[in-house]
Amino acid sequence: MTNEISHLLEIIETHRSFLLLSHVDPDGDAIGSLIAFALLIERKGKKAVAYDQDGVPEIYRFLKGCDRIVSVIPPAEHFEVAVFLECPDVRRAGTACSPFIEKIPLWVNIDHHMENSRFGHLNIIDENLSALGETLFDLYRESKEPMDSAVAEALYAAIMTDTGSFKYINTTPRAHEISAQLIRLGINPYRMYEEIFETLSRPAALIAARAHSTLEIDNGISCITITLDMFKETGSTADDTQEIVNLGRNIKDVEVALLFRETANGVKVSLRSKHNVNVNEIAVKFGGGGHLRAAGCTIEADMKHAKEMIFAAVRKALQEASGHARPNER
Ligand SMILES: [Mn+2]
Repeated sequence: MTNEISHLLEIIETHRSFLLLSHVDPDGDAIGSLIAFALLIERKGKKAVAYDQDGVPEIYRFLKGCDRIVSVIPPAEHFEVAVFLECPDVRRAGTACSPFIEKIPLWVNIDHHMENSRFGHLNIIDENLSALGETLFDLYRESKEPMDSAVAEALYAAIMTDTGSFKYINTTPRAHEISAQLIRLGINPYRMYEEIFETLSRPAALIAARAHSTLEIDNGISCITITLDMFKETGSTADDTQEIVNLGRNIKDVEVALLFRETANGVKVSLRSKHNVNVNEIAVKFGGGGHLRAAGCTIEADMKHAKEMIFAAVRKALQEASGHARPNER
């Protein structure tokens, strides 16, 4: 890993203009990593455009550096290096950036997703990290650039959101150690928590209430459904639904929590598991991906058929897992 970080620093030193990209439907790790990377490049006196096709979700707009992130790449710009953050493959950055990235000669791919296709000229992939924010932390440390409060906030937000506020199975000693260092730099943990987890908008609260009322529980699987009508009725958007799957996950004896969200182009599925089921494997089967215990995919079918396909795959995985589970896995 240190070699790869050195290689990346060498690329930063020897090039002048960088396009930083993250995935559609960005989370706190995507946004925090974009901000931290952009600030590092700027500190080196070089040009960075940080881009996310879907822009910055409302709950992350308090982050100091977030105004650097654009959702449209200035058409006249050209870049020497493309840096993909949190994109398991190029398509995850969305289609709007394709004409730009095709012209960029050098691609850097930095990620912690399990199914990353290593599409870059330089690939820095570590699936054991709690969040990509950890790699950005290492990059700052190796570069000897000081972390100011904007960087510290961005990295803390990255780690806090990807670990579900230090609760999920990916919460490692190192995630805590890095966070402790960021707190020493002046981060206020409660303020960060409040901004990200305790600021549900009225539409977000209303769609959560509607969605939760659809809850079904069946043999270790919970299922919540969100329809296009619910968005209309509550005035909410997809951004407002990110936490909804957690109710299903929090239920005793549920191993896999599913959230089905109707979109104009099919059904988006979020999968969460607790102990035994590799939901990444299930999501990959349907063209998606993610992590061992949190993954997602989009199925081009109606709700009924999407549910049938996913439930069949989850039941099979549960059956296999119960055959292989060892006592220490619980
Ligand atoms: Mn992440």
